Amino acid sequence: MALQAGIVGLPNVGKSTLFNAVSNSAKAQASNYRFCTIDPNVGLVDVPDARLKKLAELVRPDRIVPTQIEIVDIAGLVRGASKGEGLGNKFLGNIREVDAIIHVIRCFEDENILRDEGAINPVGDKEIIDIELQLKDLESVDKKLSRIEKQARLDPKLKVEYEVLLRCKEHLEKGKSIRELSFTKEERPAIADLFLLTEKPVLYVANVDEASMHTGNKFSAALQEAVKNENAQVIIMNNSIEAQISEMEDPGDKQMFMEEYKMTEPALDRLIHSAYKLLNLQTYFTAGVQEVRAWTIHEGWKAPQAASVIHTDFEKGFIKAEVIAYNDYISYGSEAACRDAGKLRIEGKEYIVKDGDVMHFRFNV
Ligand SMILES: Nc1nc2c(ncn2[C@@H]2O[C@H](COP(=O)(O)OP(=O)(O)O)[C@@H](O)[C@H]2O)c(=O)[nH]1
Ligand SMILES: [Mg+2]
Repeated sequence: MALQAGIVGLPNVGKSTLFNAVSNSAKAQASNYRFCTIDPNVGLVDVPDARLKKLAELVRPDRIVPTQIEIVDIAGLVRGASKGEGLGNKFLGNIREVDAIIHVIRCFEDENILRDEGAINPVGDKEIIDIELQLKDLESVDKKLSRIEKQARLDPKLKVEYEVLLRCKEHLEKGKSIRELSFTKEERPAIADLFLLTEKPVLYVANVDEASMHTGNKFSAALQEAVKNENAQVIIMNNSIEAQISEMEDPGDKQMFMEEYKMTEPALDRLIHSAYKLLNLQTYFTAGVQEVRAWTIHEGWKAPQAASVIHTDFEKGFIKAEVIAYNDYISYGSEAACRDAGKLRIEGKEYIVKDGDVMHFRFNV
């Protein structure tokens, strides 16, 4: 199953515009991606990957199949969401289910577009959302703390859990997010069952006006300054322009429109790519004449587990894998040339798959 990135933010910041841009871009004929709607607010979208294109140029397959992620348009959160304001509990529940957060922040002025929070204030907006997520997490942590408190005095194993939870509580009460904390392997189970909202990786979209889409503006600069210690990416884009590009079916029109705005590629490509990276995912490829395809795995997966993404039988009957590093494939130009040059490795069950590996699995069923 594809991993999910959820689009989060205050109302009227451009979340749905962004979601529509992604979905239209894929629906239009000139699209770079496939997209399918799973639900009005959930779409499955291709992840652009330049390596896949390069492999396909060499192999010339019938089909090119990128890997995909799910994008979810989550309704706007408002101040007080953690206390149930504006269907807050429902929307916060939607966030709990996603694997990563795309936080859209309004960095454009437009008096026709309603805003409850006064003058444009990206840092303030971000804090409103952060606080709601932190309060919700605090509720989860408190609940578990009171549940295990008594036993923790007797059971040393629970004592570790208790202390981890206490650390989380203090951190949240300072208005900070769990993703800033680090946990050891032994500590992690203490919170794993809580699916904390502020633990999820985040990237920010600064939705700026047209004039600032290449340079950013004072609002996006303030946002960048505010998050500089978070180690999180800020993507500057104009969601309306992206939505317009995405609606164009004719590749020529699209090209002309983008040239007019001095764009070399839609910012969406960058966004989807970044969301994929945020999910901590890796890609390996299969390259055959029928299809050249990208497959998603997690860092550290061994060859049989990676094979299971194609088919569970591949894992059960795994014998070995033939592996060519992506760069070797590109420099030698074909599987045969790699084999002749000794660049095709035979790897066994313990092999840890690397990002970009071109794999061929041998298995029996
Ligand atoms: N001026 C301007 N308007 C935008 C931009 N992005 C979205 N909007 C408009 O803002 C309104 C709210 O956008 P929407 O995507 O529905 O916001 P959501 O509530 O966050 O989902 C719509 O009228 C959009 O057309 C932008 O970059 N610039
Ligand atoms: Mg919306």
